[in-house]
Amino acid sequence: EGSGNEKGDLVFDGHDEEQIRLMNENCIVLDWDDSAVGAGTKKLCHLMTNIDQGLLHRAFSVFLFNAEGQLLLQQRASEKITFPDLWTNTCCSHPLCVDDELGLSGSLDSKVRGAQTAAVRKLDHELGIPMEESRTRCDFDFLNRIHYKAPSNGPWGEHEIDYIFFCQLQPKQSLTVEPNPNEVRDFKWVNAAELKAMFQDSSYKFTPWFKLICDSYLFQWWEQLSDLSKVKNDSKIHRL
Ligand code: DMA
Ligand code: MN
Repeated sequence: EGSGNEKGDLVFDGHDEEQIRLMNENCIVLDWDDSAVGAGTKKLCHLMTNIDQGLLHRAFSVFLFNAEGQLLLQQRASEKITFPDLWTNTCCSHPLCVDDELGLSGSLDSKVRGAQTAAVRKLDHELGIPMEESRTRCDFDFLNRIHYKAPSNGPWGEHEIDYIFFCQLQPKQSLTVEPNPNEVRDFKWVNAAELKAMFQDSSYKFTPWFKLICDSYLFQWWEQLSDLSKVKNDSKIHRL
């Protein structure tokens, strides 16, 4: 079994067994233009020694809003190897090197659909939102792609082209939310003013990508939640 070797690996010392196992997932390795150039394990893609040599992979970030326009935030579990215990947007992860997440044709549209398939999978895995519910009760809008790099704790970090999705629940719809404690420590629905107040409160710590997206885009997009037509489907890669 894959995790057998990995457990002896020093970079995994003291870490959670399930999270070590997930480090075997195959992320999509990219060139600067977001073309897939190969596969790389989640472990290899998140080591700063590789990132500093330019290793880049594909990711997605979901911002899920209820019909009242409140955003679902999560606090990452202490078990997470990268960015543990930090507050962040609803759900983030990586499309994997599998047919329905790769975006096989290479067009932006097929890559967006691949990232969305991964988002539905991870909303279920992290937050216990059944795939059938997110598929049928939410509208997924692709906003843009953000290229960023950020160190985490120890040898770890991120370097991604991140597909940003806004998901909004249709009126009178709700979702089952039953977080997986190995992934998510806490969660909270907030309006924009409440999120701004959390930023002023030093007891809340946030992930670097969430802060970047908030500083550059989130609040202006949030104001347009009822009609995202002016801002969605941006084909430019924004380098932050
Ligand atoms: C990685 O998220 C993706 C972004 C946009 C930072 P993550 O560390 O939560 O991934 P996973 O849930 O797969 O561990
Ligand atoms: Mn990543």
